[in-house]
Amino acid sequence: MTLKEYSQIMIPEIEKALKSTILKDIPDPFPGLQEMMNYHFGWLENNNSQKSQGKQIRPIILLLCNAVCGGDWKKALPAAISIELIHNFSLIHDDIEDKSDLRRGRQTLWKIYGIPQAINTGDAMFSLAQINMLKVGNEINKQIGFDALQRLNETCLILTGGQNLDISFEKETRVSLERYLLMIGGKTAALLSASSEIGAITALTSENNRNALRNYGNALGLAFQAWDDWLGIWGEEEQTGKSTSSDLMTGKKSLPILFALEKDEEFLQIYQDEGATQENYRKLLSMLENNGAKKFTEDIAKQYTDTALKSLEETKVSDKNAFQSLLELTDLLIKRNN
Ligand code: GRG
Repeated sequence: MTLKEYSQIMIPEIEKALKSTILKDIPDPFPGLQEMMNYHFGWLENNNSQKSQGKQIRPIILLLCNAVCGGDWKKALPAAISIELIHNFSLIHDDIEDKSDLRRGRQTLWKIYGIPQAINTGDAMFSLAQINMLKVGNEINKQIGFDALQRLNETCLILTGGQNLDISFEKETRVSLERYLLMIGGKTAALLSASSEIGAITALTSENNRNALRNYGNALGLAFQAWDDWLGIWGEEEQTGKSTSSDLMTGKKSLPILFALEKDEEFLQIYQDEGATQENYRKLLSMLENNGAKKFTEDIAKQYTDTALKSLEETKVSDKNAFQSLLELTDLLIKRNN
């Protein structure tokens, strides 16, 4: 089976299980709560697209890692749903904390229903995630259910740590690379690492495979975020020719910017005194290219991509098709353009 074929089977199963947990696992019928969850995933609209429910890379990675290690991926489905619910919970809360109006090209949940209802919907999703991870105990065995649940909650704590750093960075002018990596390690890499490791845990595989896949997910997350930072400046520019939503204009402390603030006095001066404006945008952009910030970001992304691929090579593979598909997905994620 190819990645396309796996996706064609897995994505409808993920969607079905997500819809079912929202409909059936909330003990009493609370249609308002269910409506808000369905809004978030884009299921209230008739012409809903894959984009509105997200790429679902975490559950797919979990299920593929499970298959790579010889698991029966259908039994790992509740774990995959649990991870996807935690991801969406974190997006809902992040959008409130960042005051973001748009998510996946649509109005954010809080913009439609208000902040109190959005916080509450996120909280309900968090609980559904816990309930779904516990179902792993019934599908596989109780100990595996507890192991996966423990890994999930440790990851949630790391996510909040990453978010804590990210929020703190808004008030800081200079952020060291070390603290930045700790932040993206928490915000982005931790959940991808948990996804791949829980894929291994639910396949009852060896300690070696569990470690290799945990490291794979972590490095993949760091590479994914480094490319995201690259796209936040040059992707926007190349794809739309517009500068207004570039990370350079919004003041986000992404990898190229923190590098330039640290290494280029002139960039620091302009950025601090004037901020990025329509007038000086071109100048700051070319400074990021000349002072090595663009190349530095590309090098970091490549370095973590190599680490991710090396960790994958350390896995003892039970299903070669699943492994090839995981490689294909890895390649897509670190060369992504959305
Ligand atoms: C889990 C208890 C707990 C708290 C969460 C709010 C918070 C604390 C953390 C923020 C985490 C966050 C929003 C990280 C961003 C991660 C990221 C790369 C999001 C984009 O992922 P994609 O591209 O999104 O997979 P789609 O839309 O495809 O699902």
